[in-house]
Amino acid sequence: MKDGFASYLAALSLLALSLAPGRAAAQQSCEALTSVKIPNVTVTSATAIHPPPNLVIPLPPSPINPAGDLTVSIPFCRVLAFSAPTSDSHISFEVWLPAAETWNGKLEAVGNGGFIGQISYPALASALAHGYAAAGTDTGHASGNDESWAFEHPEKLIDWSYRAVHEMTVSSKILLQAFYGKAAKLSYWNGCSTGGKQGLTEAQRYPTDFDGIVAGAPANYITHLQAGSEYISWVALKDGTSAPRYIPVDKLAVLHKAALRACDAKDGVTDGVIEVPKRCPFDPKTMQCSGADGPDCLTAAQVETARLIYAGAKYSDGKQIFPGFEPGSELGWTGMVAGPKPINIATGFFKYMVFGDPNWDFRTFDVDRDTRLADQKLGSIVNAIDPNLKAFKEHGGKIIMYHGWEDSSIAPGNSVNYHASVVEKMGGMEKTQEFLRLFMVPGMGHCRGGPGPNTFDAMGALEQWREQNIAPEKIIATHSSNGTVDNSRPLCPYPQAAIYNGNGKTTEAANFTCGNPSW
Ligand SMILES: [Ca+2]
Repeated sequence: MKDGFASYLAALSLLALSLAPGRAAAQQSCEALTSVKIPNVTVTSATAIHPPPNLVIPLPPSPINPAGDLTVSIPFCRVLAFSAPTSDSHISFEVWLPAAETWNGKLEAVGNGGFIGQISYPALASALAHGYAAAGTDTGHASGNDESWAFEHPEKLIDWSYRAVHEMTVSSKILLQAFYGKAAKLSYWNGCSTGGKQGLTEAQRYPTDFDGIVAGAPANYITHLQAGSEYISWVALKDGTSAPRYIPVDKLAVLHKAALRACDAKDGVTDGVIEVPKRCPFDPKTMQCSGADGPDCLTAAQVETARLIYAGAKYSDGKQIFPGFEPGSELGWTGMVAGPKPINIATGFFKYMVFGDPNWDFRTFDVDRDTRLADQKLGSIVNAIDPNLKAFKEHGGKIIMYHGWEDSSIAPGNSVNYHASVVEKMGGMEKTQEFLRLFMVPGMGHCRGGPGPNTFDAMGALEQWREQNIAPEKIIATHSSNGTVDNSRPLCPYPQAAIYNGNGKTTEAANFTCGNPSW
């Protein structure tokens, strides 16, 4: 009898075990998600939100979300959680799960900006509004755009560099599965700047996390990006705004006009935008005053500064460290070359991350020596420059990269360079374009804005590619003024560019073809 009862119990527990996966696959209520077990993860809250019809979520204003509060208009389950893979880790993340009947069956994870330790709430809300289960992380620290959090916290630096996004992604998939009773059909990444770097990091380090990645203006070569920024923003202007080398704002406008004069019409359309600045042989020397300094010309010292900014940082042997800014971007230089101090984000990188010394003096910066030091100490952690994307490609993953030609925060040549390295590693342009395409955006600044058509649906193009196998031969971008579209143009897979057909309005995309320009 006893034996019989024992075997009955054993049978029962076996039955329970065999039922367990079935039970896990059943839908769970939002509130029940707090008890989902994930290694290293604590789910702090899970709240069903029923907007009546618009719910304002109070949020502190931040560099990512200057307006603060956020309005959400569809019902969802808001999950707050954190992961602690090391004793010094505290990776906060949120997963926003739309009600099952409105869910499009997919996950969209969103990226961050700079070194900012805050969830990108507007991006989360946008993904949610489009029907995605959405996920975002603070990358493992809570801070504004400075790097002091990394001082004596090497694990937090790793969290920011690659661990936080991976932890968030793995955990989000588990929570999502518990809530809907099934896995997401597909998982996408969407980010720009640091978000672009995070996307490339995922493709390189965790190639099965995502099925598709939108990587805009990626800050993927962090050591060289920051070294280049420190160099450009200080070495050129270390003597301050009263120094001969300083280019005042009105002279930037003079320079900008001259660059346009030299290159705008060359692409066949005089529209205030240089279609492919790399094809523009503009030398600021042409603007040098022939005699005394005047309002319409640059002094010899100012010409030297301009040349340096176009050229970008180099080692003493002439090898490029980071590309320079492109002709056409001059009006945006005010952020980078304001003088007399280098920009905070680059100084903070060297101070807290490279030297680990809050008293590090930027006046000691030596671009040759300190770039090498940054590479040696941090390159393998913070950079995402591995061109080997074989595993991601084999997983069926697709990547759309984009970068504005008028970006004056991260030089667009960096994306051109990474793209070229992938082309070389992955067996040529054709094989690369089977899964990765780079769309350079004429007249766009850092991630958005600018005089050129700069609004476009990269996610839509990516999904069409991944889900219907329709590779993006072009992506239509629009420009609006006062809410009205006044210009449209195809963005083309690099190295192609939009070529005017010669007939019809130059503000209509239909009159352009992607091709290899002769100009
Ligand atoms: Ca033009």
